[in-house]
Amino acid sequence: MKAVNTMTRQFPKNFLWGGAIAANQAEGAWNEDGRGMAKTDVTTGGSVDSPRYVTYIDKDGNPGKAPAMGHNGVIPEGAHYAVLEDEYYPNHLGVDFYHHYKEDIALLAEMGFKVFRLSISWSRIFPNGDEKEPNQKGLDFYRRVFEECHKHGIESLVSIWHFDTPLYLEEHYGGWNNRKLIDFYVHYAETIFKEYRDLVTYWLTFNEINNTVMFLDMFGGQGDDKAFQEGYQQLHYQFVASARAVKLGHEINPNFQIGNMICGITFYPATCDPHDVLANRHKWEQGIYYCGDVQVKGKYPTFSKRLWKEHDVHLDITEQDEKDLAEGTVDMYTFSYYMSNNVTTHTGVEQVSGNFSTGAKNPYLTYSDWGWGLDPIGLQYYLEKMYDRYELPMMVVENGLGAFDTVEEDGSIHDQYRIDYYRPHIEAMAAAIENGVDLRGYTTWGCIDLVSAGTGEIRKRYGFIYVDVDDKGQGSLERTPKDSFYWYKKVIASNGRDLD
Ligand code: P53
Repeated sequence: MKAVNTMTRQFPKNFLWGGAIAANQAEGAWNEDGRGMAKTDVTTGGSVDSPRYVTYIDKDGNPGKAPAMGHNGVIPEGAHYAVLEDEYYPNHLGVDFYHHYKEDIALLAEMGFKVFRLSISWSRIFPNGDEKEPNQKGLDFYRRVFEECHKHGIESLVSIWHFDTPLYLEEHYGGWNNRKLIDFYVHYAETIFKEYRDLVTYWLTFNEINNTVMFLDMFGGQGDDKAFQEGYQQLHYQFVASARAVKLGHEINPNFQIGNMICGITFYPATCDPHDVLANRHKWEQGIYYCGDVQVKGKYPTFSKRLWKEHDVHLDITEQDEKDLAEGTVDMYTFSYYMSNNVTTHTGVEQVSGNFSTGAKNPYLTYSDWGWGLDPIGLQYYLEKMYDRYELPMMVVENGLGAFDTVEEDGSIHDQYRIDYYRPHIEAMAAAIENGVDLRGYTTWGCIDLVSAGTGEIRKRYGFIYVDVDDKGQGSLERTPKDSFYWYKKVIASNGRDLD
């Protein structure tokens, strides 16, 4: 059943159609022009059933690797992160956007993009993270990128942090466990706000900020109160950093639109057993509302006390922090959406087995090759639920299908499955708009193929644009539009009316 029929499907006149990438997954050029390292530079490739690893040299000089576990890879005491000779690190090359950005942006413009979401690599601007003066070459690169977008009439939507804290800060300060990170982040944000004041209007402070706690129970965090203590404390420092950046951004340019960014998974109770229904509500609180409430409402929600108590969490929160949170609320609520998950309190039910997807298998859904439950109605549900909660302008800043693509003899790529994925998701957005949601934009994930964050693969392809490179970095890096490229072009040209 269609969510809405074509005759009534309406997107606002200035709806921002586009796509999204992240620096560490696309740029490559990991050690060029003075860039410092991030954890992604010491993270190996993996797959749906073998994890990515963070590599290090231990205190006795021996090489080792630890599971990256959703970007939180912790290494043994006394070890230091290291690039090992016989390992391959897919983020070092990405899809070499650093050297292909002109060609790539021209292709996005050909599709009619109104907005391009990308992130700034913090360690390109501040290689260690604690410097006073920025790296000019880093600033120059993003200026060239934003100017190129402007030339094509494309707005830039910039993520300030996309899982890539400078490695030096991780190693020498303990990363986000340390309150000092707030000042380093705010200095970085202030630097780029001032630098790109007239080039960028739309900003996101922390990509998928809720991942830090939402995925904890999937990585053996259950029963490990220390992981929760650290996770919630790191989040608190990030909330304060985000709030202070929002406040500063508005002082630097009152026209800035600054959003939060939540990993938006729609959770359902697996059955109507009240235990499941209540567990589902609590999953929304812990995974989704906790971060959104702080960043939109400027204070911790009442259920925070329950969450902290459950894991014996005691937070370092100052009065000034509370003031900062209240004064730095976001202008828009943005989120990624890929899937829904079923929450169950029952044992013996069939479980899903994807990376980052959890819970009972939903018999009403089909699953991607990476085990993600494909559910466009879940997107409508999420939009309506969150708009009702916050009444803020919204953007879907990631949505897409990671899939295997086949290049035909003649070089074409027939990715009908990707078109079939997007169509009902766009219909779902239209339905939510019809029901009153103030949705301003849509940036599909990986408008150009890139390295998967979860698995480090390139063959988990997301793009409308194919990049000739494999999981070991072999290939010409040549760009080729897929069938979905021409389809999305039509979608944009018709402002979402023509989805055929
Ligand atoms: P990949 C987990 C669950 C949902 C979204 O993911 C997630 C993650 C973390 O991997 O991340 C976002 O590449 C993230 C992007 C990422 C994209 O979703 O694992 O913001 O960086 O690439 C898709 O298939």
